[in-house]
Amino acid sequence: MAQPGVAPPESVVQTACPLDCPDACTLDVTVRGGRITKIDGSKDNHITNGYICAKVRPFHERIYGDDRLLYPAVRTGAKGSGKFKRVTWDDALETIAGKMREAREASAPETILPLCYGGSNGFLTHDYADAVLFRRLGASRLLRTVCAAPTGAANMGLYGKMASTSYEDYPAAKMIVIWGVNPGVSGIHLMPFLKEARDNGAFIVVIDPRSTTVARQADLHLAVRPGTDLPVALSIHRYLFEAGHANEGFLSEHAKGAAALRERAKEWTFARAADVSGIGESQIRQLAEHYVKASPALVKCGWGLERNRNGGSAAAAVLALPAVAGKFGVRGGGYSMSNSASWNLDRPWLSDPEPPTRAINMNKVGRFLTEPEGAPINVLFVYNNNPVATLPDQRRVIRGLEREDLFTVVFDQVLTDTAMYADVVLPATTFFEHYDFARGYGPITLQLGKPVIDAVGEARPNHDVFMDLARRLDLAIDGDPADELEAMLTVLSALPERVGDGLREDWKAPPPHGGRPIQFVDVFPKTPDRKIDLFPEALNKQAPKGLYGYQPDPGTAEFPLAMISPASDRTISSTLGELPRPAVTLEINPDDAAARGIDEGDAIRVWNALGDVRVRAHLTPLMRPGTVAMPKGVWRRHTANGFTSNALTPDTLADLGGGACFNDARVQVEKGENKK
Ligand SMILES: Nc1nc2c(c(=O)[nH]1)N[C@H]1C(S)=C(S)[C@@H](COP(=O)(O)OP(=O)(O)OC[C@H]3O[C@@H](n4cnc5c(=O)[nH]c(N)nc54)[C@H](O)[C@@H]3O)O[C@H]1N2
Ligand SMILES: Nc1nc2c(c(=O)[nH]1)N[C@H]1C(S)=C(S)[C@@H](COP(=O)(O)OP(=O)(O)OC[C@H]3O[C@@H](n4cnc5c(=O)[nH]c(N)nc54)[C@H](O)[C@@H]3O)O[C@H]1N2
Ligand code: SF4
Ligand SMILES: [Mo]
Repeated sequence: MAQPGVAPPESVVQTACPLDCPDACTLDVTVRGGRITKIDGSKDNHITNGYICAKVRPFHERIYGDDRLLYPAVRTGAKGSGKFKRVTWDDALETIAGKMREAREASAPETILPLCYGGSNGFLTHDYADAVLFRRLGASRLLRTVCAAPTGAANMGLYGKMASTSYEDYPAAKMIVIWGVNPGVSGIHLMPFLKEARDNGAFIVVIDPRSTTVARQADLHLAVRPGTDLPVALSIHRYLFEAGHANEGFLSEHAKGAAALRERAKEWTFARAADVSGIGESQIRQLAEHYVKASPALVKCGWGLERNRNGGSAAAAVLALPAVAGKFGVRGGGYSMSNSASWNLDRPWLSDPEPPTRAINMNKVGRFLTEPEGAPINVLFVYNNNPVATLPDQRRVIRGLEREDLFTVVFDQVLTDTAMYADVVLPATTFFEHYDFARGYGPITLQLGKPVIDAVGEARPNHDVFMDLARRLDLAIDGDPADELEAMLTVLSALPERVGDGLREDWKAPPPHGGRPIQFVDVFPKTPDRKIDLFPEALNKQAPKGLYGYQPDPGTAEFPLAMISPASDRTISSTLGELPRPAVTLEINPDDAAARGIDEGDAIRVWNALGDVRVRAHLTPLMRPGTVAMPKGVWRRHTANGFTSNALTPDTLADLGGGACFNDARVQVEKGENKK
């Protein structure tokens, strides 16, 4: 115990951020008397470079905040009422195990669905003990499609997820095309490298319906209509092929499928693509002409362009550009997207195979809960996920969670909008209270995060809870890591020796190719024949109109505005959404507002056939006319009627990978009272 009047000693401890963010920062955490008093970026990591985002800096407000879950609890009021009573871990886990036993004894383990996604990207917090439990149980499988499914399918199909150009090599580029990504918000440590590139004279192009920070700094900004990137990319391919700028030598040596791509691109003249995407023909031409000439030329493909019906083909067409134009083989050239597969680690520590049970697309969870196909879901186990805030068609998700016959477990750090509907709530540790492995998906980094404080309240790490349940259900076997520490050590020894040693010695692993691979010099496609497949048959079969087949927006007079819901600087998806924030607004172009008699700050109603959201209007010329934006990840408490952007997003699927169509929301807006 500290003596009265004597300040407890202070220490600065290092750990790593495993949140769903490309940057994977190294953190310097100040701890005094067992409590975190300050969180900052470390200088030891050249990407973090001594600063972090404004979201994680106040993370201790989550750890010690009013919304933190401190002990297990069971529901005492109606679903959604938020009334719970404290119980012991033993009682809570016995209740859950009892429900799972019932399902197993009725030979219906598929009535159990684990619902998990982006709360943490760490190796220990998902796809380890949780997978052990649910795979051995034979529960329904979850297709994790809310994010990166279309871009991932495209990257896998064309390149087998080849490692891509890392942040450090952007400054070598003479041209950078930033396509559907907003690094000023969603991966802030890329920004200094982009600035360096610009200072070196690189020509920067941004393709985004909004004038984001990067768009305002760019040499050329193509403010496309959401969902129309495919025609734009195909028109560039058409130009490359027809004007003799395709690198035929490279294509014949390293690629197949070029003829099919050329055929699909044929109809997309610059004029047609410009007409469909609502931008100037000369803008696309300028982009294409620059791209032909520039070397090294880099295409950075983000996730904003994938969240619509054409998202998969759009990503594939964008990723095909460096192949057709011959932009590989130089530092700072090629393409850059998720680097999560660049370590070539396939979770060797997880030996249980996936059972052949039914797979449920997570974009359809609301629909599945309300209109089941086959056996209904009776036990829903939510962790690393906040479906009420982050899944499409919020009202349907809520109706599903309100089902009286559904037993819902929510295992989280705070009382989320979803936890309000739980039958049993379990408190989880944060990454400041447990071990984890943080792998960057922008830069190629891998670090070991360690607990810097004791668990708060009775919170427990994911591994311990899932192993505990496995034991209760007689599913644990010899060799399963008993607790989180053993799991961490098991992962360390299952990793390639160089990687494991690096993590043991200084918490950081030495990345392959020094973290700066040059595509087609150091790394090659991981497709079976090591060639680029510009027209993978599997993708062609999946897409409703075939690969690169454009699905037009039918449009309606009733809901004429395209609503997008991009990442904001306040939350990581919905994480940290419990903290106070400025009023949520709908960003709208002044012309669209004027046409509706709406002024800055007016209370408005935004609606479509799925529901309505009541917020205030923010008029900004940075929005493209005809497009409006409401941030992703907002909590229900932050809007006037308790519904958020996802109350307006459809649960339809993208052309590839079963991906989400958040940005296919079409809405109308009117002035209106902001009342519940
Ligand atoms: N601060 C913060 N950082 C985050 C996150 C967060 O929530 N907050 N989330 C993390 C996660 S989970 C992810 S997946 C990444 C996402 O990172 P990003 O790829 O940046 O994804 P978004 O913010 O969805 O969209 C990026 C941009 O695409 C634009 N856009 C929308 N529709 C289209 C379209 O049809 N075409 C084109 N060309 N552009 C379009 C949007 O206006 C937006 O500026 O960020 C990660 N980083
Ligand atoms: N409208 C709209 N919605 C979107 C998107 C969009 O563009 N528009 N983007 C989508 C994208 S890109 C993504 S990635 C998804 C993400 O959506 P989600 O998967 O819901 O991700 P988060 O909201 O970040 O985190 C979910 C919860 O995990 C909890 N958590 C964190 N760490 C742990 C842990 O160690 N253990 C346990 N048990 N819980 C933990 C957090 O407290 C948080 O409440 O949202 C999607 N939703
Ligand atoms: S969320 Fe991203 S920018 Fe913020 S601390 Fe974590 S890794 Fe760094
Ligand atoms: Mo995401």
